[in-house]
Amino acid sequence: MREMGRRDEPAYAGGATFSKVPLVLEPGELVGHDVAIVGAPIDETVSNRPGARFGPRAIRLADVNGTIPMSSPNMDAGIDPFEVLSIVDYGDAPIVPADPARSHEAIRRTVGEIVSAGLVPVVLGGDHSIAHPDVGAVAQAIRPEPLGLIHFDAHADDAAELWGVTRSHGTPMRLLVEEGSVRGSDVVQVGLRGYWPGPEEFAWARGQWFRWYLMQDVYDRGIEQVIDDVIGDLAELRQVFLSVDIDVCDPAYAPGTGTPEPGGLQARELLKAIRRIATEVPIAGMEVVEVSPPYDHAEITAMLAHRVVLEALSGIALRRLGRGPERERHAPR
Ligand SMILES: [Mn+2]
Repeated sequence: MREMGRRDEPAYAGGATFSKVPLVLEPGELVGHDVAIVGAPIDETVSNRPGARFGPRAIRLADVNGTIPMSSPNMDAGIDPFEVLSIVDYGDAPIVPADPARSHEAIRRTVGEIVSAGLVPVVLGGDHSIAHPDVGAVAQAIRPEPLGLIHFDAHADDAAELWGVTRSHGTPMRLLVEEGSVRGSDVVQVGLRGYWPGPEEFAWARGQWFRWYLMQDVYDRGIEQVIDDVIGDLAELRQVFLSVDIDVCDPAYAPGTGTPEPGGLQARELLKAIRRIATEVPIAGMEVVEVSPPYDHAEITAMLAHRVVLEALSGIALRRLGRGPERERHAPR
């Protein structure tokens, strides 16, 4: 019998689940698996260029090197995340076109189903407004345990409003703190740069005890030292959400995004940072957002987002095995 989600079929043929993992659509069938990929295809809440609603589909299909039938070992980590972890694709949240409020409700409910079943949700955006339901659903599920938030982004996304709109991709971090889903002191941001937000937002973030590492800190000190600090900042927490806005990378590596900002991370810096964090920090949930395929070229951005997820899965797998980040790497002679 043919079925969706066969790891031994070519990447370009058959079903379009994330890296050919099995498709699961019933909450009851999630139980027993480790990780669920889920799409949140909305972009009604952007302040500039749209298109991120096409992100989940593009990221799922961006496994351009093809799925390797028997094994896909991470060359640096020395393990195959698909062997260590039981990973399924939970389809897309049943969003409602042109109704961001109902779409957010659907995303919150869908992510909640995944966490309630004991899996780590990996949400493919969608614009960054989905951080509100994504992180909120995980926080709700683990309460009263506090949830940390590591946020890679060019922008802080902590405005009170944009043009008077509070449900926006520029506001989720403030919404999460104000509603009590996350404490400001448990938020760490990496890669901020450019010309937004401004003094009001930074003053608010400072008042909430946010920590942040500007892109300038990465230039000055190097990504490894910054990630050392990020991991140290949240060392007390047992549950951390990892939010990756693809615009944290330089537009050279992520042109397909709504609000690109020159001067960002290199792809290799982000990939290494994500694997390290997923290996050393207990990840309770993750999202990769703001991939906008209409602005992409040669699938550069979608491929990067796909690999961001693979590095996170590899890190989670290493952590499950109780291994360090590079114990098994294939080092050159
Ligand atoms: Mn963002």
